[in-house]
Amino acid sequence: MSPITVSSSGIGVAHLPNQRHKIVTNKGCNFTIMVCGESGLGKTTYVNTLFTTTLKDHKDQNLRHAKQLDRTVEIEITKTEIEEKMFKVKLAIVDTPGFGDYVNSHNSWIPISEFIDDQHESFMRQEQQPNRETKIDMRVHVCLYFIRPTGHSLKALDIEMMKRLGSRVNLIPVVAKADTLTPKDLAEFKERVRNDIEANHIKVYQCPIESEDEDVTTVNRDITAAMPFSIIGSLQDVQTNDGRVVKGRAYSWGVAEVENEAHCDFKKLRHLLIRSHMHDLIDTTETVHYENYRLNEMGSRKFGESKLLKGENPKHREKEESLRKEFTEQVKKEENRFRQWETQLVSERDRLNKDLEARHAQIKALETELEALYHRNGGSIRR
Ligand SMILES: Nc1nc2c(ncn2[C@@H]2O[C@H](COP(=O)(O)OP(=O)(O)OP(=O)(O)O)[C@@H](O)[C@H]2O)c(=O)[nH]1
Ligand SMILES: [Mg+2]
Repeated sequence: MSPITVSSSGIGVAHLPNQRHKIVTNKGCNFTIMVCGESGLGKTTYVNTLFTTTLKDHKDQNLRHAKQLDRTVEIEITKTEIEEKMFKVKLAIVDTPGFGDYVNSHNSWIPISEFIDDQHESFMRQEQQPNRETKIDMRVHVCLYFIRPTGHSLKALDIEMMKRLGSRVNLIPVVAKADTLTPKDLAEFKERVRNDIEANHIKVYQCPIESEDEDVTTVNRDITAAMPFSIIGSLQDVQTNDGRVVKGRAYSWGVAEVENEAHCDFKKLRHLLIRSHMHDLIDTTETVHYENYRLNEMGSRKFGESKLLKGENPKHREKEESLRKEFTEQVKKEENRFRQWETQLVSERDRLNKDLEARHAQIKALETELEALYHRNGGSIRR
């Protein structure tokens, strides 16, 4: 197989090895990005910004951006198709409701990890069906985790969430609202986040770096060094001091530009997602995360058996199983007891029947005897 090369333009799948090429051209491929993190960090804004800056000429652009920036209250999926050089990618972005500092927020990861698991589950079920041609695949290939730009260490909630997510999906941490920190504070914060991730053994997505093409290796190294990616999200067109009109956020000191690499890593992250590493994200989802899910699930239940229902405790299923066994045994025991009793009854009936026959015979004999006596006495005995 020829090596995968990455260019600075075009969608990543255009550079797949030949064999893979064919599969992709015929069917197109699915690519699903998920965003999650605390409420109000700009996740929905980012989704909109990504669409606006990536799909400039898309026809339902306006429709898509009718989405309001009120608090997202449920998981929302926006789908579109991107096509470049004949390669079709069905892009889906999963926007999730942010969580807050309220008491039960430590359970915030549940709906998100359930969504990820449900997509694996649905795909696995389809693979077990006889007709496997038309599978619907919504497996999440990458999860962007938004971190509040506090300047301090990661919060306990972020650590817990990221730990749980990192074990089931390609996790990419991003620093939200990069325009609220000075470049120096931002660099320090990113370093702190990197250290926290390492110290807490959080599994984050590692881009493959080495390539046969030295330029590609340099780009990959540059991208990797930028993690956690800082983000500025905005749908506003604003004018810079030097007269350019850009997507950005205007301040009295100037404009924070979305697509300016000196201001944030929006461009690098977009390059990674829909150009250089799309193929690797799809591949690792298939070979690592989906495979982990499949093996895990297959180890704990029989082929074709349904998944535990949401919130169902595996202990309860065990208990139910043992109760069912106990019940079946009890029924068997009772059945045996009943059969024994039945046999006893039948033999008792036989015994009584025999007894009855014997008594009949006795009566018969007595009657004959009586008859004989009657005749002997000249018929004087009255019957
Ligand atoms: N300064 C700054 N503000 C931003 C940025 N991105 C979004 N905002 C603002 O932050 C507020 C919340 O943005 P949303 O995109 O709704 O945040 P969210 O993460 O989707 O929030 P939930 O849906 O509640 O989880 C809005 O007022 C945005 O204009 C950014 O990069 N910088
Ligand atoms: Mg939102």
